[in-house]
Amino acid sequence: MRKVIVLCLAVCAVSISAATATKKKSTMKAAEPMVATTPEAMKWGDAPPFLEKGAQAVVLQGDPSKAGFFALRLRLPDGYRIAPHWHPTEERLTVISGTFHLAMGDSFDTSAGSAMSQGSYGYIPPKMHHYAWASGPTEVQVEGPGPFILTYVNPKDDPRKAK
Ligand SMILES: [Cu+2]
Repeated sequence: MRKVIVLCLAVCAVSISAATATKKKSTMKAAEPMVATTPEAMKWGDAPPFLEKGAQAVVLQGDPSKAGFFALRLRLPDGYRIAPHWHPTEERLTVISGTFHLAMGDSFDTSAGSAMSQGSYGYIPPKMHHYAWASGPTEVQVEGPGPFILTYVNPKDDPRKAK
C-alpha cells in the first residue's frame, strides 16, 4: 500500500502542475489531465494490504484511498482468491488478461459465478457481496469512485487482521 500511495503522490504532483498550466492557457475549467500510460511505464508493487499476499498492483489514475475517480490494475497468480466482501461504492472491472471469475454471495463456491475471459467487463453495485478468483495468471483493471474500501463478509478472511 505504501508504494501505491507514494506512486499516487507523484501522480498527484504532476496533476497539480498540469492543471495549473491548463488554467493559464484556457478559460475552461481544469479537468483531470490526460493520461496515456503504457504497460512499460507501469510501476508494479505489492497489492494493498486488504488483499491476500501474492497479488501485485499499480495505480493508473487518482488515489483509491481518497474521494474521486481512480483506476488501478491487479495481477493475480493462478488460483488466487479474493474472499466474499463488499464495497460502499461501485466497482468496475475490465479483464486485461487471463480469466477472472466473479460471483455474488457470502460463501466461496468455484462452481458459481461468471468466468470472465480477456476483454470482459464487470460492474458490481455498492454493498453487493461478491468474491473472485483467477484461472491462470490474470490481470484485471479496477475502476470506480474512491475511497475504495473493502470489507470482508467473514472478518477471518481479512489479511489485515491476520497475526
Ligand atoms: Cu470487490
